[in-house]
Amino acid sequence: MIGQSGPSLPQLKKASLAELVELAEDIRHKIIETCLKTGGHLGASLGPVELAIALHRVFDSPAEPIIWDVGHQAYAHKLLTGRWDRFSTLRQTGGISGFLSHDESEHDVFGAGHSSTALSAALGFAATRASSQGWTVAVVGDGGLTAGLALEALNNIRAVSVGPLLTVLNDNQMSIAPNVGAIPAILASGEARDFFSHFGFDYVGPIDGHRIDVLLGTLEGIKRGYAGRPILLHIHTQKGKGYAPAEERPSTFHGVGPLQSKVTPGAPTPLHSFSDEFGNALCRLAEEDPRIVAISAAMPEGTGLTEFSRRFPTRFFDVGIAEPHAVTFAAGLAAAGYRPVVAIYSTFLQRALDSIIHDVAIQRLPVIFAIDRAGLVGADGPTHHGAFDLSYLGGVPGLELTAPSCLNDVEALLRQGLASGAPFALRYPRGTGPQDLAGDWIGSGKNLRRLKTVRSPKIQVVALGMVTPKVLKAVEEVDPKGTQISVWNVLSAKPIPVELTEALNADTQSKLIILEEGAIRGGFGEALLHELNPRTSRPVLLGYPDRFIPHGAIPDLEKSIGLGSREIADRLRQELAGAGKS
Ligand SMILES: Cc1ncc(C[n+]2csc(CCOP(=O)(O)OP(=O)(O)O)c2C)c(N)n1
Repeated sequence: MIGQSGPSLPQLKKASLAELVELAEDIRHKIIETCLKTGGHLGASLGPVELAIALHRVFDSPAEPIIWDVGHQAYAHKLLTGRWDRFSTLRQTGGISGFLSHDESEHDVFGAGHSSTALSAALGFAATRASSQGWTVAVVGDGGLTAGLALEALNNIRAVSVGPLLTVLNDNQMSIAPNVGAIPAILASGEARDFFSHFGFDYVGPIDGHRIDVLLGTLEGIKRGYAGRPILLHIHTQKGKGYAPAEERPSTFHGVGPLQSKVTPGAPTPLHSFSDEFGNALCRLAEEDPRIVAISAAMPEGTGLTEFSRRFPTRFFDVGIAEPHAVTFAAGLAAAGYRPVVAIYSTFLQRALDSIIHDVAIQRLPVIFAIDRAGLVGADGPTHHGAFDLSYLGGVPGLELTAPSCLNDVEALLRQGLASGAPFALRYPRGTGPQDLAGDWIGSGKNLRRLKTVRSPKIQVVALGMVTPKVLKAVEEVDPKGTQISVWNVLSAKPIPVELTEALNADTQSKLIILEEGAIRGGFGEALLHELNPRTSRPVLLGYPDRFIPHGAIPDLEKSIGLGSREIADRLRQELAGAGKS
Protein backbone atom coordinates (compact mmCIF):
# COMPACT_ATOMS: atom_id res chain seq x y z
CA MET A 1 0.00 0.00 0.00
CA ILE A 2 3.01 2.31 -0.03
CA GLY A 3 3.50 4.07 -3.35
CA GLN A 4 6.36 6.36 -4.27
CA SER A 5 5.04 9.09 -2.03
CA GLY A 6 4.03 6.88 0.87
CA PRO A 7 0.71 5.70 2.21
CA SER A 8 -2.28 8.01 1.94
CA LEU A 9 -4.93 8.46 4.60
CA PRO A 10 -7.73 7.21 2.28
CA GLN A 11 -5.67 4.03 1.66
CA LEU A 12 -5.11 3.66 5.37
CA LYS A 13 -8.84 3.83 6.06
CA LYS A 14 -9.47 0.92 3.66
CA ALA A 15 -6.51 -1.33 4.45
CA SER A 16 -6.84 -4.79 5.98
CA LEU A 17 -5.40 -5.56 9.40
CA ALA A 18 -2.56 -7.52 7.80
CA GLU A 19 -1.74 -4.53 5.60
CA LEU A 20 -1.72 -2.25 8.61
CA VAL A 21 0.69 -4.56 10.44
CA GLU A 22 2.92 -4.53 7.39
CA LEU A 23 2.64 -0.75 7.21
CA ALA A 24 3.88 -0.50 10.81
CA GLU A 25 6.93 -2.52 9.81
CA ASP A 26 7.59 -0.28 6.81
CA ILE A 27 7.26 2.85 8.92
CA ARG A 28 9.67 1.48 11.53
CA HIS A 29 12.15 0.64 8.82
CA LYS A 30 11.86 4.12 7.34
CA ILE A 31 12.32 5.79 10.74
CA ILE A 32 15.40 3.70 11.60
CA GLU A 33 16.98 4.08 8.17
CA THR A 34 16.44 7.85 8.18
CA CYS A 35 17.45 8.58 11.77
CA LEU A 36 20.72 6.70 11.43
CA LYS A 37 21.58 9.03 8.56
CA THR A 38 20.13 12.33 9.72
CA GLY A 39 19.92 11.88 13.47
CA GLY A 40 16.58 12.34 15.19
CA HIS A 41 14.27 11.13 17.91
CA LEU A 42 14.66 7.50 17.01
CA GLY A 43 13.71 5.68 20.20
CA ALA A 44 10.90 8.08 21.06
CA SER A 45 9.31 7.73 17.62
CA LEU A 46 9.56 3.94 17.37
CA GLY A 47 7.13 3.50 20.28
CA PRO A 48 3.86 4.98 19.03
CA VAL A 49 3.97 3.69 15.42
CA GLU A 50 0.90 1.48 15.82
CA LEU A 51 -0.81 4.26 17.75
CA ALA A 52 -0.32 6.74 14.90
CA ILE A 53 -1.73 4.23 12.42
CA ALA A 54 -4.74 3.47 14.62
CA LEU A 55 -5.50 7.13 15.36
CA HIS A 56 -5.39 8.07 11.68
CA ARG A 57 -7.56 5.10 10.83
CA VAL A 58 -10.25 5.86 13.41
CA PHE A 59 -10.21 9.67 13.44
CA ASP A 60 -10.50 12.09 10.59
CA SER A 61 -7.41 14.33 10.77
CA PRO A 62 -7.17 17.31 10.43
CA ALA A 63 -10.93 17.91 10.94
CA GLU A 64 -10.52 15.85 14.10
CA PRO A 65 -7.27 17.29 15.43
CA ILE A 66 -4.57 15.00 16.82
CA ILE A 67 -2.28 16.95 19.15
CA TRP A 68 1.03 15.26 19.90
CA ASP A 69 2.82 16.37 23.05
CA VAL A 70 6.42 17.48 22.36
CA GLY A 71 6.10 16.15 18.79
CA HIS A 72 9.35 14.21 18.98
CA GLN A 73 7.49 10.90 18.95
CA ALA A 74 5.33 11.72 15.90
CA TYR A 75 7.48 10.60 12.97
CA ALA A 76 4.89 7.94 12.09
CA HIS A 77 2.26 10.67 12.03
CA LYS A 78 4.48 12.64 9.66
CA LEU A 79 4.95 9.63 7.40
CA LEU A 80 1.22 9.01 7.30
CA THR A 81 0.35 12.61 6.48
CA GLY A 82 2.16 13.27 3.24
CA ARG A 83 5.80 13.53 4.26
CA TRP A 84 7.05 10.09 3.22
CA ASP A 85 9.10 11.22 0.23
CA ARG A 86 10.57 14.23 2.06
CA PHE A 87 11.34 12.26 5.21
CA SER A 88 14.99 11.77 4.19
CA THR A 89 15.43 15.54 4.69
CA LEU A 90 14.46 15.23 8.36
CA ARG A 91 16.09 17.97 10.46
CA GLN A 92 18.39 18.97 7.59
CA THR A 93 18.81 22.56 6.41
CA GLY A 94 15.69 23.34 4.38
CA GLY A 95 14.24 19.88 5.13
CA ILE A 96 11.31 18.83 7.23
CA SER A 97 11.27 19.57 10.93
CA GLY A 98 11.95 17.02 13.65
CA PHE A 99 8.93 18.35 15.51
CA LEU A 100 5.41 19.19 14.46
CA SER A 101 4.68 22.53 12.98
CA HIS A 102 1.51 23.97 11.50
CA ASP A 103 3.66 25.61 8.83
CA GLU A 104 4.63 22.16 7.59
CA SER A 105 1.30 20.34 7.46
CA GLU A 106 -2.37 20.99 8.15
CA HIS A 107 -2.26 17.73 10.13
CA ASP A 108 0.16 19.31 12.61
CA VAL A 109 -2.65 21.23 14.21
CA PHE A 110 -0.56 22.41 17.15
CA GLY A 111 3.20 22.81 17.02
CA ALA A 112 5.46 21.92 19.92
CA GLY A 113 8.96 20.96 20.93
CA HIS A 114 8.67 21.64 24.63
CA SER A 115 6.78 19.04 26.58
CA SER A 116 3.43 18.89 28.34
CA THR A 117 1.44 21.40 26.28
CA ALA A 118 -0.87 18.90 24.56
CA LEU A 119 -3.54 18.64 27.27
CA SER A 120 -3.97 22.40 27.57
CA ALA A 121 -4.02 22.85 23.81
CA ALA A 122 -6.48 19.99 23.30
CA LEU A 123 -8.71 21.44 25.98
CA GLY A 124 -8.63 24.69 24.04
CA PHE A 125 -9.70 22.91 20.86
CA ALA A 126 -12.36 20.80 22.57
CA ALA A 127 -13.84 23.71 24.52
CA THR A 128 -14.99 25.26 21.28
CA ARG A 129 -16.39 22.15 19.63
CA ALA A 130 -19.85 20.67 19.63
CA SER A 131 -20.24 16.88 19.62
CA SER A 132 -21.27 17.02 15.98
CA GLN A 133 -17.84 18.41 15.07
CA GLY A 134 -16.11 15.21 16.13
CA TRP A 135 -13.23 14.37 18.39
CA THR A 136 -10.18 16.15 19.67
CA VAL A 137 -7.27 13.85 20.49
CA ALA A 138 -4.22 14.54 22.63
CA VAL A 139 -1.27 12.16 22.89
CA VAL A 140 0.93 12.65 25.94
CA GLY A 141 3.76 10.58 27.39
CA ASP A 142 4.16 9.48 30.99
CA GLY A 143 7.14 11.88 31.18
CA GLY A 144 5.11 14.76 29.81
CA LEU A 145 2.56 14.17 32.53
CA THR A 146 5.08 15.06 35.25
CA ALA A 147 5.16 18.76 34.30
CA GLY A 148 3.19 21.38 36.15
CA LEU A 149 1.61 22.55 32.90
CA ALA A 150 0.06 19.12 32.28
CA LEU A 151 -1.13 18.93 35.87
CA GLU A 152 -2.70 22.38 35.55
CA ALA A 153 -4.60 21.15 32.50
CA LEU A 154 -5.71 17.99 34.33
CA ASN A 155 -7.03 20.13 37.15
CA ASN A 156 -8.97 22.25 34.68
CA ILE A 157 -10.66 19.47 32.74
CA ARG A 158 -13.64 19.01 35.05
CA ALA A 159 -14.29 22.75 35.01
CA VAL A 160 -14.53 23.12 31.24
CA SER A 161 -17.41 21.92 29.18
CA VAL A 162 -15.84 20.15 26.22
CA GLY A 163 -16.79 18.33 23.05
CA PRO A 164 -15.55 14.75 22.60
CA LEU A 165 -12.03 14.69 24.00
CA LEU A 166 -9.67 11.71 24.02
CA THR A 167 -6.32 11.79 25.77
CA VAL A 168 -4.01 8.92 24.92
CA LEU A 169 -1.39 8.33 27.57
CA ASN A 170 1.61 6.78 25.82
CA ASP A 171 3.22 5.08 28.80
CA ASN A 172 6.68 3.66 28.15
CA GLN A 173 7.86 4.24 31.73
CA MET A 174 10.54 6.47 30.35
CA SER A 175 11.04 10.17 30.08
CA ILE A 176 14.40 10.55 28.31
CA ALA A 177 15.89 8.92 31.39
CA PRO A 178 13.68 6.62 33.48
CA ASN A 179 10.64 8.59 34.58
CA VAL A 180 10.68 9.86 38.16
CA GLY A 181 8.34 10.68 41.02
CA ALA A 182 4.82 9.70 41.99
CA ILE A 183 3.19 9.76 38.55
CA PRO A 184 5.07 6.71 37.19
CA ALA A 185 4.37 4.94 40.47
CA ILE A 186 0.63 5.68 40.17
CA LEU A 187 0.60 4.55 36.54
CA ALA A 188 2.28 1.26 37.47
CA SER A 189 0.23 0.64 40.59
CA GLY A 190 -3.14 -0.23 39.12
CA GLU A 191 -4.53 2.96 40.66
CA ALA A 192 -4.46 4.89 37.41
CA ARG A 193 -8.23 4.44 36.93
CA ASP A 194 -8.99 6.11 40.27
CA PHE A 195 -6.41 8.81 39.68
CA PHE A 196 -7.78 9.89 36.32
CA SER A 197 -11.42 9.45 37.42
CA HIS A 198 -10.86 12.08 40.09
CA PHE A 199 -9.87 14.50 37.36
CA GLY A 200 -13.08 13.81 35.44
CA PHE A 201 -11.92 11.23 32.90
CA ASP A 202 -13.49 7.94 31.94
CA TYR A 203 -10.41 5.72 32.07
CA VAL A 204 -9.81 2.95 29.53
CA GLY A 205 -6.87 0.55 29.68
CA PRO A 206 -4.10 -0.18 30.08
CA ILE A 207 -3.75 -1.88 26.71
CA ASP A 208 -0.86 -3.07 24.57
CA GLY A 209 0.03 -0.13 22.31
CA HIS A 210 1.82 -2.33 19.80
CA ARG A 211 -1.26 -4.41 18.90
CA ILE A 212 -3.04 -2.63 16.06
CA ASP A 213 -6.08 -4.90 16.38
CA VAL A 214 -6.41 -4.07 20.09
CA LEU A 215 -5.90 -0.35 19.47
CA LEU A 216 -8.48 -0.26 16.69
CA GLY A 217 -11.04 -2.23 18.69
CA THR A 218 -10.54 -0.02 21.73
CA LEU A 219 -10.70 3.28 19.84
CA GLU A 220 -13.83 2.22 17.99
CA GLY A 221 -15.36 1.09 21.29
CA ILE A 222 -14.53 4.47 22.82
CA LYS A 223 -16.33 6.26 20.02
CA ARG A 224 -19.37 3.97 20.27
CA GLY A 225 -19.63 4.12 24.03
CA TYR A 226 -18.94 7.84 24.43
CA ALA A 227 -20.93 9.12 27.41
CA GLY A 228 -20.11 12.82 27.21
CA ARG A 229 -17.10 12.71 29.53
CA PRO A 230 -13.46 13.11 28.50
CA ILE A 231 -11.73 9.76 27.97
CA LEU A 232 -8.23 8.78 28.98
CA LEU A 233 -6.84 5.79 27.11
CA HIS A 234 -3.77 4.32 28.79
CA ILE A 235 -1.50 2.39 26.44
CA HIS A 236 1.80 0.67 27.08
CA THR A 237 4.52 0.97 24.48
CA GLN A 238 8.21 0.28 24.41
CA LYS A 239 10.67 3.05 23.69
CA GLY A 240 12.84 2.02 20.74
CA LYS A 241 10.49 -0.82 19.72
CA GLY A 242 11.82 -2.77 16.76
CA TYR A 243 15.42 -1.58 16.89
CA ALA A 244 17.44 -3.74 19.28
CA PRO A 245 20.07 -1.16 20.34
CA ALA A 246 17.31 1.33 21.19
CA GLU A 247 15.29 -1.28 23.08
CA GLU A 248 18.38 -2.12 25.14
CA ARG A 249 19.48 1.47 25.81
CA PRO A 250 16.36 3.59 25.54
CA SER A 251 17.88 6.74 27.10
CA THR A 252 20.82 6.81 24.71
CA PHE A 253 18.63 6.17 21.69
CA HIS A 254 15.76 8.48 22.71
CA GLY A 255 17.34 10.91 20.27
CA VAL A 256 20.48 10.22 18.25
CA GLY A 257 23.00 12.05 16.12
CA PRO A 258 23.74 10.84 12.59
CA LEU A 259 25.34 7.40 12.18
CA GLN A 260 24.79 6.36 15.77
CA SER A 261 24.81 2.80 14.45
CA LYS A 262 28.60 3.02 14.30
CA VAL A 263 28.88 3.90 17.97
CA THR A 264 29.92 0.87 19.94
CA PRO A 265 28.51 0.44 23.44
CA GLY A 266 30.82 1.78 26.12
CA ALA A 267 33.06 3.63 23.65
CA PRO A 268 34.12 7.06 24.88
CA THR A 269 32.15 9.95 23.45
CA PRO A 270 34.29 11.59 20.80
CA LEU A 271 33.79 15.17 21.94
CA HIS A 272 34.46 16.65 25.31
CA SER A 273 31.50 18.99 25.46
CA PHE A 274 30.71 22.00 27.59
CA SER A 275 28.17 19.78 29.40
CA ASP A 276 30.97 17.31 30.23
CA GLU A 277 33.24 20.13 31.34
CA PHE A 278 30.49 21.49 33.57
CA GLY A 279 29.72 18.05 35.05
CA ASN A 280 33.38 17.33 35.79
CA ALA A 281 34.01 20.76 37.27
CA LEU A 282 30.95 20.45 39.48
CA CYS A 283 32.18 17.09 40.79
CA ARG A 284 35.50 18.70 41.73
CA LEU A 285 33.78 21.59 43.47
CA ALA A 286 31.36 19.27 45.26
CA GLU A 287 34.34 17.41 46.76
CA GLU A 288 35.46 20.71 48.28
CA ASP A 289 32.09 22.11 49.36
CA PRO A 290 29.50 19.80 50.94
CA ARG A 291 26.80 22.45 50.52
CA ILE A 292 26.76 21.98 46.76
CA VAL A 293 23.76 20.09 45.40
CA ALA A 294 22.74 19.61 41.77
CA ILE A 295 19.30 19.66 40.20
CA SER A 296 18.17 18.48 36.80
CA ALA A 297 14.73 18.69 35.20
CA ALA A 298 14.60 15.28 33.51
CA MET A 299 17.87 15.73 31.63
CA PRO A 300 20.70 14.36 33.80
CA GLU A 301 22.62 12.96 30.85
CA GLY A 302 22.14 15.91 28.48
CA THR A 303 23.32 18.37 31.11
CA GLY A 304 26.43 16.34 32.00
CA LEU A 305 25.24 15.40 35.49
CA THR A 306 25.36 11.60 35.20
CA GLU A 307 28.73 11.32 36.90
CA PHE A 308 27.66 13.74 39.66
CA SER A 309 24.51 11.67 40.26
CA ARG A 310 26.65 8.53 40.64
CA ARG A 311 29.23 10.09 42.91
CA PHE A 312 26.88 12.16 45.03
CA PRO A 313 23.52 10.36 44.90
CA THR A 314 22.14 12.09 47.99
CA ARG A 315 23.10 15.49 46.63
CA PHE A 316 21.52 15.02 43.22
CA PHE A 317 17.86 15.63 42.37
CA ASP A 318 16.11 14.78 39.11
CA VAL A 319 12.74 16.47 39.57
CA GLY A 320 11.17 15.40 36.25
CA ILE A 321 10.08 17.71 33.45
CA ALA A 322 9.45 20.47 35.95
CA GLU A 323 11.63 23.49 35.28
CA PRO A 324 9.70 26.00 37.44
CA HIS A 325 9.67 23.52 40.31
CA ALA A 326 13.39 22.80 39.81
CA VAL A 327 14.16 26.49 40.29
CA THR A 328 11.84 27.12 43.26
CA PHE A 329 13.05 23.87 44.83
CA ALA A 330 16.60 25.19 44.41
CA ALA A 331 15.51 28.47 46.00
CA GLY A 332 14.25 26.50 48.99
CA LEU A 333 17.53 24.59 49.21
CA ALA A 334 19.47 27.84 49.00
CA ALA A 335 17.33 29.45 51.70
CA ALA A 336 18.06 26.40 53.85
CA GLY A 337 21.82 26.95 53.48
CA TYR A 338 22.73 24.76 50.50
CA ARG A 339 24.42 25.89 47.30
CA PRO A 340 22.17 24.52 44.57
CA VAL A 341 23.30 24.34 40.97
CA VAL A 342 20.39 23.99 38.55
CA ALA A 343 21.39 22.68 35.13
CA ILE A 344 18.75 23.33 32.50
CA TYR A 345 18.87 24.00 28.76
CA SER A 346 18.40 27.65 27.83
CA THR A 347 15.19 26.94 25.92
CA PHE A 348 13.55 24.97 28.75
CA LEU A 349 14.60 27.50 31.39
CA GLN A 350 12.20 29.90 29.66
CA ARG A 351 9.44 28.09 31.54
CA ALA A 352 10.98 28.98 34.89
CA LEU A 353 11.34 32.72 34.49
CA ASP A 354 8.90 33.63 37.24
CA SER A 355 10.59 31.23 39.66
CA ILE A 356 13.93 32.85 38.83
CA ILE A 357 12.60 36.36 39.43
CA HIS A 358 10.16 35.75 42.25
CA ASP A 359 11.76 32.97 44.23
CA VAL A 360 15.48 33.38 43.61
CA ALA A 361 16.30 36.95 42.60
CA ILE A 362 13.98 38.98 44.83
CA GLN A 363 15.26 37.00 47.79
CA ARG A 364 18.86 37.28 46.53
CA LEU A 365 19.36 33.55 47.00
CA PRO A 366 22.65 31.97 45.91
CA VAL A 367 21.33 29.67 43.21
CA ILE A 368 23.63 28.92 40.28
CA PHE A 369 22.01 28.42 36.89
CA ALA A 370 24.07 26.28 34.54
CA ILE A 371 22.41 27.15 31.25
CA ASP A 372 23.25 24.50 28.69
CA ARG A 373 22.52 24.64 24.92
CA ALA A 374 22.75 28.44 24.89
CA GLY A 375 22.91 29.66 21.30
CA LEU A 376 21.91 27.76 18.19
CA VAL A 377 21.31 24.05 18.66
CA GLY A 378 20.97 23.16 14.98
CA ALA A 379 18.69 20.33 13.95
CA ASP A 380 16.09 20.74 16.70
CA GLY A 381 15.25 24.21 15.44
CA PRO A 382 13.27 27.18 16.71
CA THR A 383 11.63 25.49 19.68
CA HIS A 384 15.08 24.54 20.99
CA HIS A 385 17.54 27.29 20.06
CA GLY A 386 18.90 28.97 23.17
CA ALA A 387 18.26 32.42 21.77
CA PHE A 388 16.61 34.33 24.57
CA ASP A 389 18.33 33.72 27.91
CA LEU A 390 20.53 36.82 27.68
CA SER A 391 17.40 38.88 27.04
CA TYR A 392 15.10 37.30 29.58
CA LEU A 393 17.73 37.22 32.34
CA GLY A 394 19.47 40.49 31.52
CA GLY A 395 16.70 42.50 33.12
CA VAL A 396 16.60 40.58 36.42
CA PRO A 397 18.09 42.78 39.14
CA GLY A 398 20.98 41.30 41.07
CA LEU A 399 21.41 38.26 38.85
CA GLU A 400 24.98 37.88 37.56
CA LEU A 401 24.97 36.64 34.00
CA THR A 402 28.11 35.14 32.49
CA ALA A 403 29.32 33.17 29.50
CA PRO A 404 32.51 31.13 29.11
CA SER A 405 34.51 31.54 25.90
CA CYS A 406 36.50 28.33 26.26
CA LEU A 407 36.16 25.12 28.24
CA ASN A 408 38.53 26.27 30.98
CA ASP A 409 36.29 29.25 31.73
CA VAL A 410 33.53 26.92 32.95
CA GLU A 411 35.13 25.92 36.23
CA ALA A 412 36.42 29.46 36.83
CA LEU A 413 32.92 30.87 36.40
CA LEU A 414 31.38 28.18 38.61
CA ARG A 415 33.88 29.12 41.32
CA GLN A 416 33.07 32.78 40.83
CA GLY A 417 29.37 32.00 41.15
CA LEU A 418 29.87 30.08 44.36
CA ALA A 419 32.00 32.87 45.79
CA SER A 420 29.55 35.59 44.79
CA GLY A 421 26.73 34.37 47.00
CA ALA A 422 24.27 35.99 44.57
CA PRO A 423 21.96 34.50 41.95
CA PHE A 424 24.43 33.59 39.22
CA ALA A 425 24.11 32.16 35.72
CA LEU A 426 26.62 30.81 33.25
CA ARG A 427 25.45 30.06 29.72
CA TYR A 428 27.34 27.78 27.38
CA PRO A 429 26.58 26.14 24.08
CA ARG A 430 25.82 22.69 22.79
CA GLY A 431 28.96 20.84 21.73
CA THR A 432 32.48 21.85 22.39
CA GLY A 433 34.98 24.68 21.96
CA PRO A 434 38.64 25.50 22.52
CA GLN A 435 40.09 24.30 25.82
CA ASP A 436 41.74 27.64 26.50
CA LEU A 437 41.81 31.16 25.16
CA ALA A 438 45.00 33.20 25.41
CA GLY A 439 44.59 36.82 26.38
CA ASP A 440 45.32 39.38 29.08
CA TRP A 441 42.91 39.52 31.97
CA ILE A 442 41.81 43.08 32.64
CA GLY A 443 40.56 44.26 36.03
CA SER A 444 40.34 42.46 39.31
CA GLY A 445 38.06 39.56 38.41
CA LYS A 446 38.31 37.23 35.46
CA ASN A 447 35.47 38.76 33.49
CA LEU A 448 37.27 40.62 30.74
CA ARG A 449 40.08 39.58 28.40
CA ARG A 450 41.97 41.70 25.95
CA LEU A 451 42.66 39.47 22.98
CA LYS A 452 44.02 41.95 20.41
CA THR A 453 45.28 45.38 21.32
CA VAL A 454 45.83 48.17 18.83
CA ARG A 455 46.84 51.66 19.94
CA SER A 456 44.39 53.67 17.78
CA PRO A 457 42.13 50.97 16.39
CA LYS A 458 39.77 51.58 13.51
CA ILE A 459 37.45 49.02 15.04
CA GLN A 460 36.88 47.91 18.60
CA VAL A 461 35.28 44.46 18.65
CA VAL A 462 33.56 43.22 21.80
CA ALA A 463 32.63 39.53 21.84
CA LEU A 464 30.62 37.71 24.50
CA GLY A 465 30.94 33.97 24.96
CA MET A 466 31.37 31.39 22.25
CA VAL A 467 31.22 33.74 19.31
CA THR A 468 34.73 34.78 20.37
CA PRO A 469 36.78 32.02 18.66
CA LYS A 470 34.97 32.80 15.39
CA VAL A 471 35.65 36.50 15.85
CA LEU A 472 39.35 35.84 16.41
CA LYS A 473 39.56 33.77 13.25
CA ALA A 474 37.86 36.53 11.27
CA VAL A 475 40.07 39.27 12.72
CA GLU A 476 43.23 37.29 11.99
CA GLU A 477 42.09 36.95 8.40
CA VAL A 478 41.11 40.60 7.91
CA ASP A 479 43.82 42.25 9.98
CA PRO A 480 46.75 39.81 9.88
CA LYS A 481 49.28 42.40 11.04
CA GLY A 482 47.13 43.37 14.00
CA THR A 483 47.18 47.10 13.27
CA GLN A 484 43.52 47.96 12.86
CA ILE A 485 41.22 45.96 15.11
CA SER A 486 41.16 45.57 18.89
CA VAL A 487 39.28 42.61 20.35
CA TRP A 488 37.72 42.38 23.78
CA ASN A 489 36.30 39.19 25.19
CA VAL A 490 33.64 39.70 27.84
CA LEU A 491 32.68 36.91 30.22
CA SER A 492 30.21 38.85 32.33
CA ALA A 493 27.20 40.23 30.48
CA LYS A 494 25.88 41.50 33.78
CA PRO A 495 27.40 43.31 35.53
CA ILE A 496 29.33 44.64 32.56
CA PRO A 497 33.01 45.00 33.53
CA VAL A 498 33.63 48.65 34.29
CA GLU A 499 37.08 48.44 32.69
CA LEU A 500 35.36 47.73 29.37
CA THR A 501 33.01 50.69 29.52
CA GLU A 502 35.87 52.95 30.60
CA ALA A 503 38.10 51.79 27.75
CA LEU A 504 35.36 52.18 25.15
CA ASN A 505 34.36 55.60 26.47
CA ALA A 506 37.98 56.72 26.27
CA ASP A 507 37.94 56.07 22.53
CA THR A 508 34.66 57.16 20.99
CA GLN A 509 36.22 57.60 17.51
CA SER A 510 36.63 53.95 16.60
CA LYS A 511 33.86 51.86 15.11
CA LEU A 512 32.30 49.58 17.75
CA ILE A 513 31.08 46.10 16.87
CA ILE A 514 29.47 43.95 19.56
CA LEU A 515 28.81 40.25 19.01
CA GLU A 516 26.84 37.71 20.99
CA GLU A 517 25.09 34.39 20.37
CA GLY A 518 21.62 35.44 21.41
CA ALA A 519 18.76 37.70 20.38
CA ILE A 520 19.97 41.24 19.68
CA ARG A 521 16.73 42.64 21.09
CA GLY A 522 17.24 43.03 24.82
CA GLY A 523 20.60 41.30 24.64
CA PHE A 524 24.10 42.09 25.85
CA GLY A 525 24.95 44.51 23.03
CA GLU A 526 22.00 46.74 23.78
CA ALA A 527 22.83 46.69 27.48
CA LEU A 528 26.44 47.65 26.78
CA LEU A 529 25.44 50.53 24.50
CA HIS A 530 23.18 51.80 27.24
CA GLU A 531 26.25 52.27 29.44
CA LEU A 532 28.41 53.99 26.82
CA ASN A 533 28.84 57.60 25.76
CA PRO A 534 27.68 58.54 22.24
CA ARG A 535 30.15 57.47 19.57
CA THR A 536 31.22 59.10 16.34
CA SER A 537 29.80 56.32 14.21
CA ARG A 538 26.82 54.09 14.79
CA PRO A 539 27.77 50.88 16.65
CA VAL A 540 27.02 47.54 15.00
CA LEU A 541 25.24 44.81 16.97
CA LEU A 542 25.65 41.28 15.65
CA GLY A 543 23.56 38.49 17.12
CA TYR A 544 20.25 36.81 16.35
CA PRO A 545 17.74 38.82 14.32
CA ASP A 546 14.22 39.45 15.53
CA ARG A 547 12.70 36.34 13.97
CA PHE A 548 12.67 32.64 14.79
CA ILE A 549 15.65 30.85 13.31
CA PRO A 550 14.72 27.57 11.59
CA HIS A 551 16.32 24.15 12.04
CA GLY A 552 19.38 23.11 10.07
CA ALA A 553 23.11 22.57 10.31
CA ILE A 554 24.64 25.19 12.60
CA PRO A 555 27.14 26.46 9.97
CA ASP A 556 24.26 26.99 7.53
CA LEU A 557 22.21 28.82 10.14
CA GLU A 558 25.16 30.97 11.20
CA LYS A 559 25.80 31.86 7.61
CA SER A 560 22.17 32.89 7.14
CA ILE A 561 22.34 35.35 10.03
CA GLY A 562 25.87 36.63 9.40
CA LEU A 563 27.50 34.91 12.36
CA GLY A 564 29.88 32.44 10.71
CA SER A 565 33.55 33.46 10.85
CA ARG A 566 33.51 34.16 7.11
CA GLU A 567 30.49 36.45 7.39
CA ILE A 568 32.03 38.17 10.39
CA ALA A 569 35.21 38.70 8.33
CA ASP A 570 33.17 40.18 5.47
CA ARG A 571 31.46 42.53 7.87
CA LEU A 572 34.78 43.62 9.35
CA ARG A 573 36.15 44.32 5.85
CA GLN A 574 33.09 46.32 5.02
CA GLU A 575 33.37 48.36 8.21
CA LEU A 576 37.12 48.91 7.69
CA ALA A 577 36.41 50.22 4.20
CA GLY A 578 33.76 52.53 5.66
CA ALA A 579 36.08 53.66 8.42
CA GLY A 580 38.77 54.47 5.83
CA LYS A 581 36.42 56.72 3.86
CA SER A 582 35.08 58.79 6.73
C1 LIG B 1 9.80 21.76 28.88
C2 LIG B 1 10.68 20.65 28.38
N1 LIG B 1 11.64 20.15 29.17
C3 LIG B 1 12.44 19.16 28.72
C4 LIG B 1 12.27 18.66 27.47
C5 LIG B 1 13.23 17.59 26.94
N2 LIG B 1 12.49 16.36 26.67
C6 LIG B 1 12.11 16.03 25.43
S1 LIG B 1 11.27 14.61 25.38
C7 LIG B 1 11.43 14.39 27.04
C8 LIG B 1 10.86 13.17 27.67
C9 LIG B 1 9.42 13.03 27.39
O1 LIG B 1 8.97 11.86 27.97
P1 LIG B 1 7.55 11.31 27.58
O2 LIG B 1 6.55 12.41 27.61
O3 LIG B 1 7.25 10.12 28.43
O4 LIG B 1 7.70 10.91 26.07
P2 LIG B 1 8.54 9.70 25.43
O5 LIG B 1 9.77 10.32 24.85
O6 LIG B 1 8.87 8.71 26.49
O7 LIG B 1 7.64 9.17 24.40
C10 LIG B 1 12.14 15.43 27.61
C11 LIG B 1 12.48 15.54 29.03
C12 LIG B 1 11.26 19.21 26.68
N3 LIG B 1 11.03 18.79 25.43
N4 LIG B 1 10.48 20.19 27.15
